[in-house]
Amino acid sequence: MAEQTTITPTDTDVFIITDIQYDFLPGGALAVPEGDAVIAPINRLARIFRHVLLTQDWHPKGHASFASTHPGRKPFEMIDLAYGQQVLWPDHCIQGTPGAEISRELDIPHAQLVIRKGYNPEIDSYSGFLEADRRTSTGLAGYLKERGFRRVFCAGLATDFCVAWTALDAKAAGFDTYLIEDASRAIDANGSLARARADLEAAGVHIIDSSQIVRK
Ligand code: VGL
Ligand code: ZN
Repeated sequence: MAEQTTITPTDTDVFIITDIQYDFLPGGALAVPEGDAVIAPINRLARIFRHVLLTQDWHPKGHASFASTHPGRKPFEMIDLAYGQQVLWPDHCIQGTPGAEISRELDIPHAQLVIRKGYNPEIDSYSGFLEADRRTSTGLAGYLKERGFRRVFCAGLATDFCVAWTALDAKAAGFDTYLIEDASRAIDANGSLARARADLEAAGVHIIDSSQIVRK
C-alpha cells in the first residue's frame, strides 16, 4: 500500500531523475514499456523541487553488460561476471550516441548535476551511487552529504533496475528515501519488478504517488 501523507519539498530535499534517455523510451534499443508516460509527471514534480539531479546511463562500446559482448549469449539471459550475476542487455546508451541523449522533452533547466554511470567497461551500474560490484563509488553519496541534503526522491526509468538500485543505495547511505511510483516505469523481466518492490519495502524506502508531493 502506498503511503498517503502529503510532502512539501524543502531546501534539504533532492529529486534524482534516472535515465530519461532515448534508448529507454519508445523506439529505443532497450525501450521500457510506457517509458514516455513518466515525462509529464517528472516535469511537473521537478518544478516543485529546488534541487534536481539527473542520471545518465553511459556505456562504452563492448560493455560487459551487453549480450553482444559475449558470443552466443542473448539479451535478458544471466551471466556470471567477476562481481557476480549480471543480466545481459541489448546494446544501449553508448557514449556519444543519440540513444544515450537525455530526452529533450524533459523540461528541467534548473537541474544541477548530471551523474553518468556505467562507464567502466567491466562493471555495470544501475545505481547512481555504487557500481554493480557494490564497491566502486560514483561519489554521489559524498556530494549529497556535502551539500546537506537529507531526503532523496527518486523517479524515472526503469523502476526495477536503475530507479530501485539508486533508491536502495540512497537509503543505505543514510538518506530518508522515497520512490515516486507513477513517475517511474519498469522493464519487469523475469519477475524483476516484484523483487525490486520487496527489496525496497524491506529496506524502508517509502513508495509514494506523485500526487502526494505538493508545493508549500
Ligand atoms: C537500466 C538496464 C540496463 C535502467 C540501465 O536505466 O534501468 N536498465 N541499463
Ligand atoms: Zn545500462
